Amino acid sequence: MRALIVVDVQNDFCPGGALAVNQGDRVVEPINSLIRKFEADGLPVVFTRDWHPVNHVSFKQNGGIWPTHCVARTSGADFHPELYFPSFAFLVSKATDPDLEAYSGFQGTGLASWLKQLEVDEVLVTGLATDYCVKNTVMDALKLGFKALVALNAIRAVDVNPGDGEKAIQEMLQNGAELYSL
Ligand code: VGL
Ligand code: ZN
Repeated sequence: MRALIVVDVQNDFCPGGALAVNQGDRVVEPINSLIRKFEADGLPVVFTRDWHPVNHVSFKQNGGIWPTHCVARTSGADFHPELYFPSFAFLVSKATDPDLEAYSGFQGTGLASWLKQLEVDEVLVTGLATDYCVKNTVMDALKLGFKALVALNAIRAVDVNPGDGEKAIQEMLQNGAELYSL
């Protein structure tokens, strides 16, 4: 069985946000149509969210590399207002420990066992950002024995260095991920 994973489509990763991804909001439309398709097919949908404490290690003020972003219970951490969040969806909060960075939705969340209980063996990964949380979620899925699909029109990269997003896509494909065309 296939599940949809929607990674970190949060205000802080969209234009105007604290860690804005170029065209980050463009993923919302294709993701919403995937959510409706999975809903119609009775298939599971998982939303991950970056959900940091204010003293998180990844923030510049605490020695990390990122501006303060996605602080739990702030509007920057809310999902994009147009993202469709169906009531049956499974919500995963990650990187909640002040001392640990967690780019992957599988890291410290129990997501793998939840998916395995549902007999999910294949995940379609979408969202933000291609070169961080999408990539790490896909790589963990593969390591955990899931087949992983990536929808190119439903992801966008931070591109701290130009080309990071492209490199991340190549890396995912080299490790066994496959492309999904909507
Ligand atoms: C992310 C940088 C820092 C992501 C999260 O969701 O890709 N990137 N925290
Ligand atoms: Zn973060």
